[in-house]
Amino acid sequence: MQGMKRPWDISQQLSEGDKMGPQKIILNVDGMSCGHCSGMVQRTLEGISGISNVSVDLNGKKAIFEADGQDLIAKAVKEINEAGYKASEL
Ligand SMILES: [Cu+2]
Repeated sequence: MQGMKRPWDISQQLSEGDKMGPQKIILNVDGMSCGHCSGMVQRTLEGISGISNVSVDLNGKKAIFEADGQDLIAKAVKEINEAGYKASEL
């Protein structure tokens, strides 16, 4: 048994989880008035690589998604604004 490599390494798993784990983001999105708007915001976010599991809450004026990096939050806000809506961080 001694000298045998463990099949998995806890510390490596933890550091990978820190680095690779997508972060759940919620943005306020103003200016959406119908399903077309929320669909537009949805497609805008889905078009950004590194962003996944997008859902847009039209009535709650929110966009919820997972982002692979902190810099994607600013990018998401910028692209939503360029699409004609008003995004802001909670
Ligand atoms: Cu609309």
